[in-house]
Amino acid sequence: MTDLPTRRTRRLADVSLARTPAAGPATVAIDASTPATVSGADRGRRRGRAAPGTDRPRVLGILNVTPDSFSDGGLHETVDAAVAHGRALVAAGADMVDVGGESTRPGAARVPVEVEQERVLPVVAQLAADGIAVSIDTMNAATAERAVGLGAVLVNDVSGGLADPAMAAVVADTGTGFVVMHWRGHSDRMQQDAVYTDVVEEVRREVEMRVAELIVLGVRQEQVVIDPGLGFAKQGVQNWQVLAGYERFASIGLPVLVAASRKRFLDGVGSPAGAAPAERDLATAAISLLAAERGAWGVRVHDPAPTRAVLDVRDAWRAARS
Ligand code: PMM
Repeated sequence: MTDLPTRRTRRLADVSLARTPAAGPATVAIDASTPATVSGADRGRRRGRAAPGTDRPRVLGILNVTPDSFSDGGLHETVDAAVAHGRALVAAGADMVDVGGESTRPGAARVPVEVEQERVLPVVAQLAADGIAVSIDTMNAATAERAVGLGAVLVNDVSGGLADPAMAAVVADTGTGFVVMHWRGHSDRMQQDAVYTDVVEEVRREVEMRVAELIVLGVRQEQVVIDPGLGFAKQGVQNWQVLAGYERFASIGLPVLVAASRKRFLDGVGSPAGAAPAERDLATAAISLLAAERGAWGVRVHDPAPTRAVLDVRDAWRAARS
């Protein structure tokens, strides 16, 4: 890894994000020539089912190797159990497996980086060796760098590089895809930060600014996928407002990842209030469909099967159009 000062960087004032009004953002800002960039995600489809239509969102299956994630915490704590679940996610329709070793549920404390790496790196190595496209869900640059070295094709950082100043350099140097999520602070205090006048506009502006900063630090626009950060510094209805404002967020002009799966704001919508998070998979799949209709680049889900089913229905509907 080279040091930041030697990197070719740009001034913030020079950065203007490309708008892609005609073709839509999901198909344009993806670099098809470099395997380690966002397009690397497509490699996972070799092990998935029939190649989806070109405008079909990628399905990222969630694999949390943690004791305390809100939905699947404690379920995949050994390497063998985690790898088995990663393979099961692909069998159920995931195009990529998003491996994380630190819970970001509201109130969660940070995990030492060594612990995170012990949890995730053997799993990343094994899944990548299987030919599965792997995303690494981390806020730590060192973890991202090692995971990419082991074959991960996407770095999914809920802080968009804000938690670790070294993250931008790792992403710039490796050339890997980078999910930049809207983030206002760590989980132990993020719900206090859920104060907005216009949540859609503020999320859009803050993400656009963050991407511009990353480009100044050497990250290429083609590497970036943006994510509005549902449940992060957002309370209940604010998440619905963000989803309802999808087009305004997407107008940044970059591919969009929608990650609503099983989150608390879905409680009581499509399942009884107070039911277990796993009961929210139908509502999650409905959001996957609505996101697909709006051109989302990807959806991140705990159970790919219902999402795969609704996307298959969408494909069949669209294939019959004359
Ligand atoms: N949410 C969680 C973890 N990682 N990554 C992205 N890009 N977007 C999210 O909204 C997001 C994330 C929350 O925990 P989970 O892994 O249990 O869903």
